Amino acid sequence: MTKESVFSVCGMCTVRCPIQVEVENGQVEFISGNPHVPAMKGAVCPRGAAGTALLNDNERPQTPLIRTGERGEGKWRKVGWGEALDFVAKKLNQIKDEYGARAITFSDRGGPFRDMHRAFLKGLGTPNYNNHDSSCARNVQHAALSLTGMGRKAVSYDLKNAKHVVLQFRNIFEAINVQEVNDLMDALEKGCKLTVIDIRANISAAKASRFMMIRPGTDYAFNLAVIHELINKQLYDERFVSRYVEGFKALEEFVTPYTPEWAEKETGIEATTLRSFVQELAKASPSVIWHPGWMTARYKDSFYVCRSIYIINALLGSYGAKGGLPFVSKPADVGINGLKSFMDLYPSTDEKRADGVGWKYTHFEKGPGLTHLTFKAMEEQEPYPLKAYIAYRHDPLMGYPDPDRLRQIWDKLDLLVSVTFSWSDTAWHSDVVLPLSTYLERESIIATKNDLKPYFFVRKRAVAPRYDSLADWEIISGLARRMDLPDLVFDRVEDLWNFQLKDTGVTIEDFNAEGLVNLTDKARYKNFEDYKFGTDSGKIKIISKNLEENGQPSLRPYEPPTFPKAGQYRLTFGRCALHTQGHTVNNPLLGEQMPENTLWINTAEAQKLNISDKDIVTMSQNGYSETIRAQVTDHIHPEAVFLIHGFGHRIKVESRAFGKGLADNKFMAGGLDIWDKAGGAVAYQEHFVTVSKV
Ligand SMILES: Nc1nc2c(c(=O)[nH]1)N[C@H]1C(S)=C(S)[C@@H](COP(=O)(O)OP(=O)(O)OC[C@H]3O[C@@H](n4cnc5c(=O)[nH]c(N)nc54)[C@H](O)[C@@H]3O)O[C@H]1N2
Ligand SMILES: Nc1nc2c(c(=O)[nH]1)N[C@H]1C(S)=C(S)[C@@H](COP(=O)(O)OP(=O)(O)OC[C@H]3O[C@@H](n4cnc5c(=O)[nH]c(N)nc54)[C@H](O)[C@@H]3O)O[C@H]1N2
Ligand code: SF4
Ligand SMILES: [Mo]
Repeated sequence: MTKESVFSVCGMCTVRCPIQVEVENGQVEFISGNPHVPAMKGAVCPRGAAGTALLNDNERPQTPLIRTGERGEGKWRKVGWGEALDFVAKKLNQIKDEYGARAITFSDRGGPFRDMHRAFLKGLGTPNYNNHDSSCARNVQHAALSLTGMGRKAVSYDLKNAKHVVLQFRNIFEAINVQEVNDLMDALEKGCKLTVIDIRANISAAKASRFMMIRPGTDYAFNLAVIHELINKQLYDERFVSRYVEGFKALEEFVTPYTPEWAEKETGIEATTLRSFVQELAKASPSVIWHPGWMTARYKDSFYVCRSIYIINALLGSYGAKGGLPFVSKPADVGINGLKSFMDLYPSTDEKRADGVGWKYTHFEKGPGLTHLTFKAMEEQEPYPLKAYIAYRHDPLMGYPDPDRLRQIWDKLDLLVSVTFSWSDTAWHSDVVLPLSTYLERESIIATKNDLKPYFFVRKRAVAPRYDSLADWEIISGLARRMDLPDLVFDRVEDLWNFQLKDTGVTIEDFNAEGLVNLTDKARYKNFEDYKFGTDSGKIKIISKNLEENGQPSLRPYEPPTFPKAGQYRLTFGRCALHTQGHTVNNPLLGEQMPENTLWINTAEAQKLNISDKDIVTMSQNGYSETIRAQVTDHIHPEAVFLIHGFGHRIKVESRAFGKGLADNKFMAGGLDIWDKAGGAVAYQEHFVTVSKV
């Protein structure tokens, strides 16, 4: 009997927690949090624990597949890797010859393991790399950049040392990051206050010292009144503002009309409540974290809500502070050379991005672009034809609005490839499916975590692949070999890791003891005098030239959202602790725990519609209807109905998920065109449905 313990990285969601995998006779027996990372406390979340069920799942793609019938018909030919990669490389080369490399587009799930496949695209010469973020956190990222010249991850959330944490459309105890959950629990035990502002009472609200139910879509009004109150009552951090904020006067004038009484009418939250909340914040300042949000692709003004949150953090002096938003360190900050990047092997192309980012829209970050605008470019074949699309660990048919329209758009493509470890609607609709080994069966490239205590980490293979699947680096190497990019061809993962580590002074053996390599032994906080923001002045700038030049005001006056008409409800959604987006619903363990979603509806509204708890109801939008079980509750705002996202699978290969629950994105007709012009993200919650008893 052989027994071993492998340090690795969880892949059940994009948080990528450090884990320890117990392996016995080549089988995974148990998965726990890496014990050398104190904030993990040896734990993983339910999804992390269900990784074994993913590994043993026989309803995932098991060999490369090439389509033989129509797209989506489900007729496949099983092929070997040689044939599959030859097929894809040949098609890509043909498209490149006929339309230029720019006709090749690619989107992925983001995260720390992107360097090699981005290098592959750069090597080919296409600018059209995208990630999923226009469906997730683009608004927060752009909000951070527009004020500080630094991305959202330039600061960390020092939850462990916080005295007051505010969650606004951020459900930290169900939309999980294990270390954040543990840190916040520790802080709460030490007396940290937790305020939750949400349209429904979620699990985080159940642990909060203050819960405010807000009228859906009016968060900006609330936040403007908070800024008003902080300034008007001189509760802000004068020292921070005078040293690090430019444009304070303009802000002060701008918020003059936005009194707590004014906001009460918009949001439904009483002015007195807002006032006492702001007092509490000022008392805890600067150890306050008003979380700027994560899934913020919700409304047409979500970018401005995120900006207002960052402004509030600045007024409270939280930036840089212990227990607030301290700056992270990069390897270079602690005197260590960073990983050698595959991206640096190739020159940048001067081709314009198809989505317009970087030339038509200069207020958006070029790197990941905006996927929905790339789809738009595919639809119109403007500014130039897009002919190949590789969905790399990405399921846009579940994650973007209006999947029927997206399928039509993809009709314009000569090649659609999915690289995935589970079935998905997108994989099912593809021309070629390249099965990725699950995270327990594959290595990943080494990655860096910039943090208070920065570190390098790596995913090691815990067990051999069960099926004929490959790791990312093997797939990219295989394509690179066939497409004349010899620098990206590796036969052994060790050679690839050594390439990355070349200048760092770290060796791959250094990862053996703890699974990661800490670059300092102690969390580093910057001194107040040494803060430096990424703008030209090194300060936070309330007025953003870049925004204004793109026709977007820095300080946007409040406009109420479109509200539901009589008989309609705003369709809202979020996560639960048991599932990750759309890709765990068919997991045998997690699917059993939670097989379907339900429709939350407010008790008084349900009564009007003669709906009781657990009744089957019909939800409709624009002539499209499906049925679902109602969850009647007082704990949701009467204007909204709510669903857990990710259900409603309709492909038979996923027998456990098939036909259970419904998919929110099918009730978002025209949704690819509804987006936040200042922040870039799709506005998913600007859609309305009707509900009736079956
Ligand atoms: N209507 C609506 N749309 C949404 C959302 C919503 O709540 N409602 N949420 C939005 C948000 S926040 C996001 S992030 C996107 C997510 O959208 P996606 O990024 O598309 O979602 P995932 O299901 O995480 O992953 C996509 C595919 O990658 C495959 N995969 C392969 N390997 C891996 C791996 O190593 N790790 C992971 N995690 N997946 C792998 C999965 O099997 C899955 O099929 O959707 C967005 N779209
Ligand atoms: N268990 C689990 N954890 C996850 C994920 C997962 O799929 N499962 N996904 C990961 C990913 S990709 C992401 S992006 C994050 C998402 O993390 P979060 O953004 O925290 O998660 P959500 O549940 O999408 O949304 C949070 C809350 O927003 C509320 N909300 C909706 N509309 C409004 C509104 O108008 N105003 C206010 N104030 N609140 C509103 C919802 O009711 C919900 O409680 O979670 C990550 N962690
Ligand atoms: S939060 Fe859970 S699913 Fe996500 S990486 Fe961590 S343990 Fe895995
Ligand atoms: Mo996300």
